[in-house]
Amino acid sequence: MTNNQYLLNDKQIYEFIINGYLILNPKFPKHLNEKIYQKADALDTNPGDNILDEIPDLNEIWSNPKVKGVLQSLLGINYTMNPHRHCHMNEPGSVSQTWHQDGLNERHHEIKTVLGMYYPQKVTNNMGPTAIVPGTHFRNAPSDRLATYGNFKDQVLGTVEAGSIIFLHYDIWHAATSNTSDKTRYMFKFLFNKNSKATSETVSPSWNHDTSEAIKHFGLLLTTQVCRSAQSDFYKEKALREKMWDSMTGGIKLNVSRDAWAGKRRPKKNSNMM
Ligand SMILES: O=C(O)CCC(=O)C(=O)O
Ligand SMILES: [Fe+2]
Repeated sequence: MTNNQYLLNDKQIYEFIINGYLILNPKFPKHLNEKIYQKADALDTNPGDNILDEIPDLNEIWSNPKVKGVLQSLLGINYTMNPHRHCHMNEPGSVSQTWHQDGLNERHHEIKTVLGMYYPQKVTNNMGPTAIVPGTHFRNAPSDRLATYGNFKDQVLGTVEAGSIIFLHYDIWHAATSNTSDKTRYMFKFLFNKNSKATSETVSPSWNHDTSEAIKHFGLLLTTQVCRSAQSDFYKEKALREKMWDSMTGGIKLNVSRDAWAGKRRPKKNSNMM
């Protein structure tokens, strides 16, 4: 069972819907992060999907109540761990990856799969952090074009403390960056799936949902502009955010105005004017 105290709240769900990622530092014991780092460093080959056999301590990461709380909030109580997982070894002297989505560019507006990227060591700017473009889980780009793009305005570098996890929507644009330090950067990527039996009829909020809180912060979905996107993209994004919210709540309608202009104060009238 997941402890309710570790579930996300409505505002945090909105933030994930808007940005397509969130960073958590569950504060694992220092020796756990160090043990995992050392075991990864001692590997002769990359075991691919068999990484849990080589480093069973990773089970402690994904069974931590705070980690489960995030996954349950995003994917529902019956989420499952996917058999595909990978230890990403970013070696000193590496070059940046090209931008890509791990997802299949399926054009939907749900959270079907979440990536959990766990970093056992602190990752600084020069150690090849994962770069992310916020909000791009709603952008469909042909993969071959996406791979030719350079830097994006407002891209984010996942520079994190040891033991942090970045949770990402499966479709978000991201890439490993070059490691110009003298230390290997390890990142363990695990995939988590929503239970495929969950339908829009059976789904309901799997986080700490509270209607009055949800109403209070709903404006975030309508007004937050990530990466200074173009107006038409922003309109499209707003509509898709609402669809994502509907797919996660089973269509809970909040009694809020979707008119961003309603209630805007007019400039004060000059009473001396004729
Ligand atoms: O190593 C990283 O930071 C990201 C790796 C990645 O996204 C991938 O190989 O799919
Ligand atoms: Fe990737």
